[in-house]
Amino acid sequence: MDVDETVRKIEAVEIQGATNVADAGVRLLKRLVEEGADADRIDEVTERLKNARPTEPFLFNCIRVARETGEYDRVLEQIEAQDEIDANGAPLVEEGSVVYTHCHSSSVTSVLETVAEDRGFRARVTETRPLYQGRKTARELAETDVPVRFYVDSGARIALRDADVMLIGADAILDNGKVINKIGSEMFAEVAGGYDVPVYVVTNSWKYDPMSSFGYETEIERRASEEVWGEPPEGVEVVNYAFEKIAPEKIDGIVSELGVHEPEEFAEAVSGEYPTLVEAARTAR
Ligand code: RUB
Repeated sequence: MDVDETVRKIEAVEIQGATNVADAGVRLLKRLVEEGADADRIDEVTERLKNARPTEPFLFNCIRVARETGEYDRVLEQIEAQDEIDANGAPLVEEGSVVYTHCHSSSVTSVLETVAEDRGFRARVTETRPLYQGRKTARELAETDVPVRFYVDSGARIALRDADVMLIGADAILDNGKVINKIGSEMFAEVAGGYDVPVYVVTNSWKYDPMSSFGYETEIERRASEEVWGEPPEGVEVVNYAFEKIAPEKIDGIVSELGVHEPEEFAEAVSGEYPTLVEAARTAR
């Protein structure tokens, strides 16, 4: 895939989810470096990748570290650290349980597909307006022989009231323990809390946004109104945020390759394990 096509697919959510976006971005830059692109060209492509989806610190962290160390393959290995995430997430899904999820997170579906090999459970999935990423989740789980019930987003309360656990992905995790994920995630976490359904975020730890530790606000992507309503009447402003923040007190734990952490402890765990992540952000400021 060339630069234009990669950027277009990321913008159009054809390359979907933080992990796939990071993987595509790093692979593209790695190839350009191998082909002998100069620093100006790499800067230009980096900017285009960053602007394609502005709420993707996983991609930004990977690019910063890869460019600073030149170790693109090591960064790709980090992006692929899913086995440990699967191992840490699997105990959350018990035999015979009901699991609720929203949108499509490859980190969540990977845990569920791993568990499905030896444990029976059922899934509840909300469709995720306006781009219907929930259908991708439902399709993948059904292909793994997991029974799936599928709901419009406003059916989330019904989907959640007798669920045993809610698992969602993350696009960003902030220094204060807030998590950014698909719009609706905080509302559904609140509903889950009302039914005592525990809420876990399943994620690669490199979605931690080190810039948030320097006081920078992580931007929430606002997408084109046409995705929601092609030609709204005069005077109607369509508000199409892709993501929202989930307060740490609404989250029971963050599951990553580093283990399961309280949201408030997550930033410290990541910075301790990967000091280069924070260092690369400091120098990039
Ligand atoms: C996808 C989304 C996912 C996270 C995590 O939003 O919110 O939960 O990106 O995904 P979009 P993963 O469809 O707008 O990209 O676990 O695959 O990194």
